[in-house]
Amino acid sequence: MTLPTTAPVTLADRVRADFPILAQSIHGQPLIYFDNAATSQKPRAVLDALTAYYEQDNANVHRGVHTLSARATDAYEAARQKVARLVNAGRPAEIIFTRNATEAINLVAYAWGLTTLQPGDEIILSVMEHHSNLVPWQWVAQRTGARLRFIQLTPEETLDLDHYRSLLNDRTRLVSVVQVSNTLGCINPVAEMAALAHTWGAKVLIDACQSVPHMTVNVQAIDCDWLVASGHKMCGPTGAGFLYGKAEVLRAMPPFLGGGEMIADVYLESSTYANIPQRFEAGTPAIAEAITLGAAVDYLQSLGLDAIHAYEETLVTHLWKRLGEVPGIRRLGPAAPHRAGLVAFTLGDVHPHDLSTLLDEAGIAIRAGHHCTQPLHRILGTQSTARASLYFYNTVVEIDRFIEVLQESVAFFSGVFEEG
Ligand code: C6P
Repeated sequence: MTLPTTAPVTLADRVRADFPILAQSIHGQPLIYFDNAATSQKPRAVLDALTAYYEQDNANVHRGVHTLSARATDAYEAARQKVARLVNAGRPAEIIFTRNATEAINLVAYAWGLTTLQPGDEIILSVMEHHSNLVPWQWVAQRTGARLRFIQLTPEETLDLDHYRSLLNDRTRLVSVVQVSNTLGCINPVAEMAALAHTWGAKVLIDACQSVPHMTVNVQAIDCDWLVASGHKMCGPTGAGFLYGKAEVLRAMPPFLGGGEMIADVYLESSTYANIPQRFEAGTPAIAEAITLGAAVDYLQSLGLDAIHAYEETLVTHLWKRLGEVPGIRRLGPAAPHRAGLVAFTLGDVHPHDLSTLLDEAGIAIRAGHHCTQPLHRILGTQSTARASLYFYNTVVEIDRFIEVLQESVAFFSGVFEEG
């Protein structure tokens, strides 16, 4: 007698129904959402938290003594605690709410970089940085006379650690690197890199935009001075991201923006400033968004970041293997499983925008373009790539359907190219 076999229940099986947007059809086909590195979808619990805040608690924070203001303030500060726990910050005051990771990096560039760096000081970045972790430092370098140095790639298209070691010296003041590349999908050894930087007395900023949503990130284990992430990539709303900073590092920084809430005392000619975190949250913050980000953190932690990472590793291993079966494909970055759940690729002479349009016809959303890593694309010898980026609600069945449509696209485009 053969026993009936049943496929094991996956994380996606358990959570899929939590995401109302995924139930729809696009061009008559079930939506396959593979653009999660750009922004993730939101579960019902997060959507409900946003509505509940506006229906029940809406008021400004840290200002009124009335009940609604107290409730809004409590919920806002509770969200800060949740984010602090998520990344294992030593205390909630080490979390500054920002609009997104981009704003968080700019905050450090303006408040610390412009006021601290001197001509001849060196800032180490890598060639795989997102424009958000390049452009602010270009400005800082131009205005202070500091010099930018860039960690190159290994032949396997990962970060070259030997080259990194060779760049460190007693002029290095900052190492600012991405933990997970949004284009190569490589996972950089940021704790090891931070330890090396600290032996030279340099500060360390980690761009954790593509890691915090997908794996356990522990700021004390990394021992970074700052770490940034965006809420909208981790099941939260747009408009809320965060900067983690070590308390002593944040306390030593002057404010970035001036206005209400960030002050202690204001006189006509001068002012004194509030303690952290308020010193860096001038004006009315994105209250509803921060509270809703707290709900997203609750949701992710209910699933477990380690479980999310493990599931995504099985998905990306399948995706990497299946992509390898497509003729003419070039996959960027290191081979699975030692990579994050995204793969950028080129397909012969086919323009990624054309490919993306064809996939969209089949209900499949991917990203095409330079993914805000133009210098990296130049180094890789291409202007743009197509990118499939996964999250824990995606499935092997979706990957197989994606490959099927990709194979059909290859056949379509080879016909187009043959006809000239
Ligand atoms: N990458 C992508 O499709 P913001 O825009 O501030 O939320 O995130 C900026 C950012 C910074 N660092 C990394 C590694 C990122 O991936 C991103 C956002 C998106 O890859 C949009 S370009």
